[in-house]
Amino acid sequence: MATDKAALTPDSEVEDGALTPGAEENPSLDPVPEAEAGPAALGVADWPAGHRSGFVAIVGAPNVGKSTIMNYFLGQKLAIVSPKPQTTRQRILGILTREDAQVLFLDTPGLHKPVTQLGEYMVSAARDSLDDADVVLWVVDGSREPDDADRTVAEALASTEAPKALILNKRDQVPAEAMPERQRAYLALATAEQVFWTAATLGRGMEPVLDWIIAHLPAGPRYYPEDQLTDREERFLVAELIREQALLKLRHEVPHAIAVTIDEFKERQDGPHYVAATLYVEKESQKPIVIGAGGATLKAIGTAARAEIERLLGHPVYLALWVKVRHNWRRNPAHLRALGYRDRPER
Ligand SMILES: Nc1nc2c(ncn2[C@@H]2O[C@H](COP(=O)(O)OP(=O)(O)O)[C@@H](O)[C@H]2O)c(=O)[nH]1
Ligand SMILES: [Mg+2]
Repeated sequence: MATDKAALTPDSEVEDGALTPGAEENPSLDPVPEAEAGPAALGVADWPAGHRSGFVAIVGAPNVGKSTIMNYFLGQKLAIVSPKPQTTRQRILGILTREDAQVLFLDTPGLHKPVTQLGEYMVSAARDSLDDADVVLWVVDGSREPDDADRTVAEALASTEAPKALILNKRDQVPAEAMPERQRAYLALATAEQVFWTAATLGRGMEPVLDWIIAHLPAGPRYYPEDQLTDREERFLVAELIREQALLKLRHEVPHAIAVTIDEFKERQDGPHYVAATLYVEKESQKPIVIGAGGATLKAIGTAARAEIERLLGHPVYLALWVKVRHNWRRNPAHLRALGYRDRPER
């Protein structure tokens, strides 16, 4: 299989064979040791008086602003965001730790009618999050009428007993006089204890949502250390940042055909971290599209992704990207697993 490479820091040297299997893992990414992770090990400091905690499932149709909302509350881009539907493929846990509460946000892929194995995986990840939720944020795009995707979501919501808030997002794109009728149209699909209008990209209307969430969380301890932002490995976040740039720079079907794996992740204190990643496409014909004339497209994806990765890691990065074909991977369970889409999302 042919491989194309775009090295983005031309003058950087990469040593070969220096990577021992154990060294491959990023030491700072180790999960919390068993003894510290379980509630049994929780001390008084982990459960201050009046402290609340629990899972908040963020569910809704594709492209309504679910990831933008979670990122806003976390104050950091944890979940990638793009104007394309189905940007989020896996459940992502985002941890917000405050004095009085620890909020465990579950950003989910949009609920939709799946047509591929990947689609089925995504929908089941969203449904599992609903089962686990203490509180549900049902997010809709308030700038448009409800559609079939919203009706699919509403059906799924019927099975959960957790308190629900309807979040009508993209308020910046709705004329004020259209708001009451729009709100009624969504509430005709499913019930909600509370309704909020937000503009997540502008941070408008967000604080009351957070207050409502915390008021509806059960009493509970701080499950995660206060400086932990997610349960995902840095490698996963890096792969997502690369996929995000592919989504932004490619058009039509191609963005949805892309999966990204991190093949090497080598931290270096005396120089840039070395990251090697592969972009998988589904068909031979998609490869030249991702690479672009003279490698221009791949280079643009890499340059933008490298800037995002450097911001995440707080360290210079040398990013090498390859493009490979894995025929019809979205319809093949074995390929899906190999590309990190496991049968059930980890919890
Ligand atoms: N105008 C406007 N756009 C928004 C708002 N919130 C999100 N978006 C945009 O909607 C698109 C989808 O957002 P994303 O968070 O990826 O949606 P998700 O698929 O539901 O996670 C992106 O282009 C966002 O920038 C908002 O409040 N107003
Ligand atoms: Mg999303």
